[in-house]
Amino acid sequence: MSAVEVVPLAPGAFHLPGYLSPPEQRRVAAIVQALADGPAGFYRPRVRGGGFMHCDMLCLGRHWNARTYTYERQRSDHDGCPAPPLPPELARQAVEAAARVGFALDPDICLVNRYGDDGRMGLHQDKDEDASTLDAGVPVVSLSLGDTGRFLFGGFRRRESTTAIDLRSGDAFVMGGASRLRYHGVARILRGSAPPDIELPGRISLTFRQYALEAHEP
Ligand SMILES: O=C(O)CCC(=O)C(=O)O
Repeated sequence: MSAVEVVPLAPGAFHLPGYLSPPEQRRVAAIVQALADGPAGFYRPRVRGGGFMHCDMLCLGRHWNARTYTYERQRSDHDGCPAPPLPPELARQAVEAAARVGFALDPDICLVNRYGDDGRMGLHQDKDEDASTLDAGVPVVSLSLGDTGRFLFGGFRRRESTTAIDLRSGDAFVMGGASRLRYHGVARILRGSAPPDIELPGRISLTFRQYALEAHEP
């Protein structure tokens, strides 16, 4: 394995700057572009209060319903299309990033977020997976592509203070163990900061999750 920079932020939380090499970033970007051009591409989710999220989404493996905060096989809050399968090549990147910091992950979900210049995501916890995964601290792994996102890493209550971390194209972020349920969000996108050879507009994040420890239907 090649050397990878690992920045520990809290027990179970790690920033891996430059985790994906430029060719790997281009390969992941090409896979995302092909999915975006497929029958179930990006869309702008509407949340349960009726407003729209500030990013587009494309869920792989299982669909995350923004109205019910549950996972399902079909995009019932959008167009009814089945969630496209999670490509093994993407899953492998997440498995390897998790392993770098000592976690086992068998991802069956990836939420791909696409942020434009005014994109953001409010502070939230990732807690819609099965209790078996949450209790075991199975990590969420994110990969970033394109423009830099100012990521907010918080505590266990929304009002706790946050640390801002710039996630650049190619960075990985792992949040598991004692940090699995920390609040986090995206404050802003640093427009025009993407490497020139990433052809996707804005910022893309891919967050990989494992729904349950055992095989499980939603
Ligand atoms: O875009 C990011 O880096 C964070 C995404 C996120 O928090 C989520 O999908 O739950």
